[in-house]
Amino acid sequence: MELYGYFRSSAAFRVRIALNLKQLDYEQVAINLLLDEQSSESYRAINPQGLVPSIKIDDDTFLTQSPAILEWLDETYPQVPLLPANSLDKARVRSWCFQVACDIHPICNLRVLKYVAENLGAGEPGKKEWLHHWMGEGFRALELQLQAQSGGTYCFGEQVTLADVYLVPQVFNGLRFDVDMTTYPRIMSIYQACNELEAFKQAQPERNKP
Ligand SMILES: N[C@@H](CCC(=O)N[C@@H](CS)C(=O)NCC(=O)O)C(=O)O
Repeated sequence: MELYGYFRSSAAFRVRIALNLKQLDYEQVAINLLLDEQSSESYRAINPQGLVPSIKIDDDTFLTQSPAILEWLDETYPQVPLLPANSLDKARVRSWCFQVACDIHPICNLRVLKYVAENLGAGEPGKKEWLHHWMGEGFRALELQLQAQSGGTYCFGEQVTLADVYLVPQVFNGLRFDVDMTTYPRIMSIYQACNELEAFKQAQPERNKP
């Protein structure tokens, strides 16, 4: 498999974690977001949205959208399952994942931040305020859900699930943009526990610079 991504892309980071957890071999193709390579004609032929990641799974098949890629990986390589077996538990894990993937990440990604800063005239300070506001809203809700549960090493007990796969890159982003994460103690304890696992360590942006 070939993963087209960028080392700091949190959506690509999710896929790297899942590939590592499942111990799958893959190569990486760097699409430099700072050089706008995601908008090139050649990359848009793979992913018409001009977003990373995309994954090449055989000679003529590409998948896009990290949630779809993660679900495909989990169904195709079920030996290390990332979703619980029970459908209610599965829905709970997905609900968590979608809070990150649908409600936090998309309004804090590069193109949106650029639009807020440049097209809407908010500049760097406005961009930072936007990001802190929306990440804060998202993390607060996630922390409340964790606090209401009985605890556990990971988001849903003692098994790593897709919930952790979505959480860790989002926390990385928060830290990168100076969001005060000390107000989310359960989130941070899970973040630290995940980062002790080899699959998460190997997926970290610093280890995946081109
Ligand atoms: N929902 C998509 C989101 C992908 C996405 O937003 N990727 C970001 C990097 S994390 C990107 O390619 N940004 C480029 C840009 O904003 O121009 C997924 O999960 O794959």
